[in-house]
Amino acid sequence: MVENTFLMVKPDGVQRQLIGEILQRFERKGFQLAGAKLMQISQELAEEHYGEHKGKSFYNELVEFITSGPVFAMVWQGENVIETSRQMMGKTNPKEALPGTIRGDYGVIVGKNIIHGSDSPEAAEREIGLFFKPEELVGYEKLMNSCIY
Ligand code: 3AN
Repeated sequence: MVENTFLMVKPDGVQRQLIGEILQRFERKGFQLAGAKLMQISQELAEEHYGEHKGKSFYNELVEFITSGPVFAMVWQGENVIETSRQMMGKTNPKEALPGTIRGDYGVIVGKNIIHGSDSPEAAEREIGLFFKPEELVGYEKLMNSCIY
Protein backbone atom coordinates (compact mmCIF):
# COMPACT_ATOMS: atom_id res chain seq x y z
CA MET A 1 0.00 0.00 0.00
CA VAL A 2 1.39 3.40 -0.96
CA GLU A 3 1.68 5.66 2.07
CA ASN A 4 2.94 9.14 2.85
CA THR A 5 5.05 9.94 5.88
CA PHE A 6 6.48 13.05 7.49
CA LEU A 7 10.23 13.13 8.06
CA MET A 8 12.25 16.04 9.38
CA VAL A 9 15.97 16.70 9.67
CA LYS A 10 16.22 18.34 13.08
CA PRO A 11 18.37 21.45 13.83
CA ASP A 12 21.38 19.28 14.75
CA GLY A 13 21.20 17.44 11.43
CA VAL A 14 20.86 20.68 9.46
CA GLN A 15 23.81 22.28 11.27
CA ARG A 16 25.92 19.18 10.72
CA GLN A 17 25.14 19.40 6.99
CA LEU A 18 23.43 16.00 6.87
CA ILE A 19 20.43 17.04 4.72
CA GLY A 20 21.97 15.72 1.50
CA GLU A 21 23.08 12.46 3.11
CA ILE A 22 19.61 11.86 4.53
CA LEU A 23 17.83 12.75 1.28
CA GLN A 24 20.13 10.37 -0.54
CA ARG A 25 19.35 7.44 1.74
CA PHE A 26 15.61 7.70 1.17
CA GLU A 27 16.01 8.40 -2.56
CA ARG A 28 18.31 5.43 -3.05
CA LYS A 29 16.00 3.19 -1.07
CA GLY A 30 13.36 3.91 -3.70
CA PHE A 31 10.99 6.26 -1.90
CA GLN A 32 9.76 9.39 -3.60
CA LEU A 33 9.95 12.93 -2.27
CA ALA A 34 6.49 14.47 -2.29
CA GLY A 35 7.36 17.76 -0.56
CA ALA A 36 10.28 19.48 1.18
CA LYS A 37 11.19 22.78 2.75
CA LEU A 38 13.80 24.38 4.96
CA MET A 39 11.97 26.23 7.71
CA GLN A 40 12.13 27.69 11.19
CA ILE A 41 9.60 26.06 13.55
CA SER A 42 7.61 28.50 15.70
CA GLN A 43 6.98 27.89 19.42
CA GLU A 44 3.28 27.23 18.64
CA LEU A 45 4.04 24.64 15.94
CA ALA A 46 6.62 22.92 18.16
CA GLU A 47 4.12 22.65 21.02
CA GLU A 48 1.48 21.23 18.70
CA HIS A 49 3.85 18.80 17.00
CA TYR A 50 5.17 17.46 20.31
CA GLY A 51 1.81 17.72 22.15
CA GLU A 52 1.88 14.02 23.11
CA HIS A 53 5.07 14.61 25.14
CA LYS A 54 3.68 17.54 27.18
CA GLY A 55 4.34 16.91 30.86
CA LYS A 56 7.33 14.64 30.26
CA SER A 57 10.65 15.56 31.81
CA PHE A 58 12.28 16.27 28.44
CA TYR A 59 9.35 18.26 26.92
CA ASN A 60 10.76 21.78 27.49
CA GLU A 61 14.17 20.73 26.25
CA LEU A 62 12.56 19.14 23.19
CA VAL A 63 10.58 22.26 22.24
CA GLU A 64 13.58 24.49 22.87
CA PHE A 65 15.79 22.29 20.72
CA ILE A 66 13.43 21.90 17.77
CA THR A 67 12.98 25.71 17.61
CA SER A 68 16.72 26.42 18.02
CA GLY A 69 17.50 26.59 14.29
CA PRO A 70 16.24 25.65 10.84
CA VAL A 71 14.80 22.19 10.17
CA PHE A 72 14.31 20.41 6.85
CA ALA A 73 10.73 19.14 6.64
CA MET A 74 9.85 16.43 4.12
CA VAL A 75 7.00 14.25 2.94
CA TRP A 76 8.05 10.90 1.48
CA GLN A 77 5.85 8.51 -0.43
CA GLY A 78 6.08 4.78 -1.09
CA GLU A 79 5.01 1.28 -0.15
CA ASN A 80 5.21 0.80 3.60
CA VAL A 81 7.23 4.04 3.92
CA ILE A 82 6.09 4.75 7.50
CA GLU A 83 7.52 1.57 9.02
CA THR A 84 10.51 1.29 6.70
CA SER A 85 11.63 4.87 7.27
CA ARG A 86 11.48 4.25 11.04
CA GLN A 87 13.77 1.27 10.54
CA MET A 88 16.12 3.40 8.44
CA MET A 89 16.18 6.06 11.21
CA GLY A 90 16.99 3.58 13.96
CA LYS A 91 15.96 3.59 17.62
CA THR A 92 15.09 6.89 19.33
CA ASN A 93 18.22 6.73 21.48
CA PRO A 94 21.28 6.72 19.17
CA LYS A 95 23.08 4.67 21.81
CA GLU A 96 20.73 1.80 20.94
CA ALA A 97 20.39 2.50 17.22
CA LEU A 98 22.20 -0.02 15.05
CA PRO A 99 25.05 0.95 12.74
CA GLY A 100 23.65 1.42 9.25
CA THR A 101 20.69 3.43 10.55
CA ILE A 102 20.73 7.23 10.44
CA ARG A 103 20.77 7.64 14.21
CA GLY A 104 23.17 4.73 14.59
CA ASP A 105 25.61 6.26 12.13
CA TYR A 106 25.36 9.94 13.04
CA GLY A 107 23.85 10.40 16.50
CA VAL A 108 25.26 10.12 20.00
CA ILE A 109 22.63 11.34 22.50
CA VAL A 110 18.84 11.06 22.60
CA GLY A 111 18.27 14.83 22.87
CA LYS A 112 20.07 15.32 19.53
CA ASN A 113 18.98 12.42 17.39
CA ILE A 114 19.16 14.04 13.93
CA ILE A 115 15.80 13.09 12.46
CA HIS A 116 12.10 12.82 13.22
CA GLY A 117 9.72 10.42 11.49
CA SER A 118 6.00 9.71 11.93
CA ASP A 119 5.39 6.48 13.85
CA SER A 120 1.90 5.56 12.55
CA PRO A 121 -0.50 6.38 9.70
CA GLU A 122 -2.47 8.63 12.08
CA ALA A 123 0.67 10.51 13.13
CA ALA A 124 1.76 10.84 9.50
CA GLU A 125 -1.53 12.39 8.48
CA ARG A 126 -1.52 14.77 11.44
CA GLU A 127 2.09 15.84 11.02
CA ILE A 128 1.87 16.29 7.24
CA GLY A 129 -1.16 18.51 7.83
CA LEU A 130 0.69 20.54 10.45
CA PHE A 131 3.72 21.24 8.26
CA PHE A 132 2.46 21.27 4.66
CA LYS A 133 -0.39 22.76 2.68
CA PRO A 134 -1.90 20.34 0.11
CA GLU A 135 -0.61 22.50 -2.77
CA GLU A 136 2.98 22.09 -1.49
CA LEU A 137 2.86 18.34 -2.17
CA VAL A 138 3.13 16.35 -5.38
CA GLY A 139 2.06 12.77 -6.14
CA TYR A 140 3.67 9.94 -8.09
CA GLU A 141 0.76 7.49 -8.26
CA LYS A 142 0.71 7.48 -12.08
CA LEU A 143 4.40 6.47 -12.16
CA MET A 144 4.21 3.70 -9.59
CA ASN A 145 4.36 0.87 -12.10
CA SER A 146 7.66 2.11 -13.49
CA CYS A 147 11.09 1.15 -12.12
CA ILE A 148 10.52 0.15 -8.51
CA TYR A 149 7.14 -1.54 -8.14
P1 3AN B 1 10.88 9.11 18.02
O1 3AN B 1 11.40 10.45 17.55
O2 3AN B 1 11.87 7.99 17.79
O3 3AN B 1 9.50 8.81 17.54
P2 3AN B 1 9.68 9.83 20.58
O4 3AN B 1 8.46 10.26 19.81
O5 3AN B 1 9.51 8.89 21.70
O6 3AN B 1 10.78 9.22 19.60
O7 3AN B 1 10.39 11.12 21.14
C1 3AN B 1 10.37 12.31 20.44
C2 3AN B 1 11.66 13.01 20.62
O8 3AN B 1 11.83 13.33 21.97
C3 3AN B 1 12.87 12.16 20.23
N1 3AN B 1 13.18 12.23 18.84
C4 3AN B 1 13.96 12.74 21.11
O9 3AN B 1 14.57 13.84 20.46
C5 3AN B 1 13.20 13.25 22.30
N2 3AN B 1 13.33 12.34 23.44
C6 3AN B 1 12.72 11.16 23.61
N3 3AN B 1 13.07 10.60 24.77
C7 3AN B 1 13.93 11.47 25.36
C8 3AN B 1 14.66 11.48 26.58
N4 3AN B 1 14.58 10.49 27.46
N5 3AN B 1 15.46 12.56 26.83
C9 3AN B 1 15.56 13.59 25.95
N6 3AN B 1 14.88 13.64 24.78
C10 3AN B 1 14.09 12.59 24.49
